[in-house]
Amino acid sequence: MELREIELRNKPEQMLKASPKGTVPVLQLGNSEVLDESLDIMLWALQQNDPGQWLATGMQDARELIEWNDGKFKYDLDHYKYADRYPEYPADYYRQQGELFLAELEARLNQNAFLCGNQFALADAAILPFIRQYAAVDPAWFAQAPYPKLQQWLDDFLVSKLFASVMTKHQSWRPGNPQILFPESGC
Ligand SMILES: N[C@@H](CCC(=O)N[C@@H](CS)C(=O)NCC(=O)O)C(=O)O
Repeated sequence: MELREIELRNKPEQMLKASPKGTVPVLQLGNSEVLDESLDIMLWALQQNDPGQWLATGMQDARELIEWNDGKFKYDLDHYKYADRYPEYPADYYRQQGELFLAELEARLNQNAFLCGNQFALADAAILPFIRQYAAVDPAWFAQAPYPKLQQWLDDFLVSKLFASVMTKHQSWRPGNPQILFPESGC
């Protein structure tokens, strides 16, 4: 696989040609098929190789939870993050709207170690980045909020090797730059 890190402020025309909607991530397959929704890319990758069995259990439940995350919760999160752009309500209001999802996740984590069962799986990977963003808007508020299981689930992820491995910084791609290929040599 060739990785092309891009700058959102300076999207390469090759990217826009492959996916005119201009969002990341974009996966271009060898047969020229293009996937430009992160969930589709996750599902495609896991169909190739799923060493942690992320697709093994509760897929319908996982899909419904991810749909809630990507729809209503993402909407509330964006309003909470950028509350100054949405002055109809104060930031607390948008934060409270998001808490409906947080309460659902907390209830699930009271039943099981992870969102859809007792092992880390697709729903955890798909939803964690958004809870990280939500927590980062006001870390002091999040730290004292009544979601102990959710806080622990997020903290465990933030110190994991998996998180460190996906947060590696790469140089931006330009036509002609050396390619970043995976698996990297030596792996
Ligand atoms: N539903 C899309 C959302 C992708 C998305 O909005 N990505 C943001 C970055 S996290 C982006 O590319 N925004 C375009 C921009 O900032 O120009 C997905 O999951 O792939």
